[in-house]
Amino acid sequence: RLNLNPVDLYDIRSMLSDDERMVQDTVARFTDERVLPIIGDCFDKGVFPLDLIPEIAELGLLGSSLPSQYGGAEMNAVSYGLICQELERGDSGIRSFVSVQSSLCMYPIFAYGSEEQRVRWLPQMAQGKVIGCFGLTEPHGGSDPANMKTHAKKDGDDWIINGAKMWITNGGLAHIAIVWARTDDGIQGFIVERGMKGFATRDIHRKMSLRASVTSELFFDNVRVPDANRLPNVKGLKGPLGCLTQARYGITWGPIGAAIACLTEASEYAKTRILFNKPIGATQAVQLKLADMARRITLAQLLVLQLGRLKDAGKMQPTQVSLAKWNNCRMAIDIAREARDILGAAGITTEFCPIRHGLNLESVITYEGTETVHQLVVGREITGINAF
Ligand code: TGC
Ligand code: FAD
Repeated sequence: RLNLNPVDLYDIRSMLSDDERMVQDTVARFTDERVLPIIGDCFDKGVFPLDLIPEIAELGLLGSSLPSQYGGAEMNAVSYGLICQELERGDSGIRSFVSVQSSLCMYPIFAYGSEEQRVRWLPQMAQGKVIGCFGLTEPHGGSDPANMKTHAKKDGDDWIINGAKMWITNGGLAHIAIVWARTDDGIQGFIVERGMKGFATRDIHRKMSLRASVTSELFFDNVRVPDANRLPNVKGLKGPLGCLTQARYGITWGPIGAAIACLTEASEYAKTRILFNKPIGATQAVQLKLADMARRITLAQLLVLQLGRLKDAGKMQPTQVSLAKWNNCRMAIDIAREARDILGAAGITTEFCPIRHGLNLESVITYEGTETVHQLVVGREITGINAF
């Protein structure tokens, strides 16, 4: 009988290519050496570790799937997933930073931008010298972006943007914002640059979740944006939704990392915490909890590997992403809560990771489409009836 890896019970690693394993190992080392030693402190203090940006860029994690001519590392979708998983084993905030830069900012410039926009922005973004944010959600409700109020009006060769965006990751750090606005010709995307007159950001404080990540409001007061900054190759809601499919795909992998961190810490604790003359890990109650965590992680791992293979084959459908985002966020948040319980009172401090991951996952289960939104997407696929 072989001893199995408790966080890879089905030896999913053997289904990865050599290149994919190398990506996983490299990012895992970065998380172990550079993220884990500082992240509890960053979370306590409510700061994003800016110092890590050059290293993240150096590892090729920004725009990792894009062609090398634009500074990308030309990695496949499974590798991007593994990057998200290993980063989120450290903290959802670090993974969020990479998701937003890669999938929500570099992707739309690559997929919907002009050649001039690609050449101007993408290489600098891959190097972490230009940071982006993605403004879709508005204060009156994020689940229904079709109802956005922010609008852009043509004025000669320019556009005048008015409105506000809320809950925007990286907003306060960003040099550019990909802003989605209503126009006479449908929803369009604009690259709004920091310093443009009338564009302001304000960071959101008192968060109990994603504390090691910057979340901001964006304000547009008659911001004049040249037509050269409009993304010319997409119109309508499918523009932002297409970016969300990319980012949500990464988010299906990320929470597996958080869940692995929680299971690892809870099982180590359970083996050494002696109560009633035996380790709590020797009780059936605790073993049932740990076994259930391993079961749910295994299912999630199999789900995302197949999703990644479908994406690499060009066959992935948004509904498949919705099902995996729903399943894996729910899996991870439940595991974080159980792991916190196994740690007893010690589990309420950030000395241990489960409460930090659990609090972070409250955002992850909400952003990029709430759990309910993804359930209704799957329900619509099955019934053919739109229940939103
Ligand atoms: P519907 O009006 O039917 O469709 C509009 C057009 O879009 C197309 N489409 C998609 N395209 C690509 N990917 C998808 N997932 C797509 N879903 C729809 C669709 O084919 C159609 O195209 P066309 O050519 O016919 O015009 O829209 P819907 O009914 O599908 O949408 C409803 C709903 C509720 C699913 C959608 O509005 C939605 O997903 N709402 C949630 C909004 C959301 O997720 N916001 C996230 C903001 S960004 C964020 O949270 C970043 S956090 C990042 C971090 O820190 O990591
Ligand atoms: P609402 O849409 O108001 O939803 C409230 C509740 O109603 C939810 O429980 C929802 O599931 C439920 N609900 C909605 N519609 C229905 C329905 N038809 N039937 C049943 N229930 C329904 N947005 C960006 O654009 N860019 C970012 O970078 C970004 N980063 C974020 C970072 C953080 C930390 C957080 C917390 C959010 C971020 N968001 C970002 C916003 C995020 O996408 C939204 O919070 C999310 O889409 C939900 O919108 P809402 O918060 O306005 O909730």
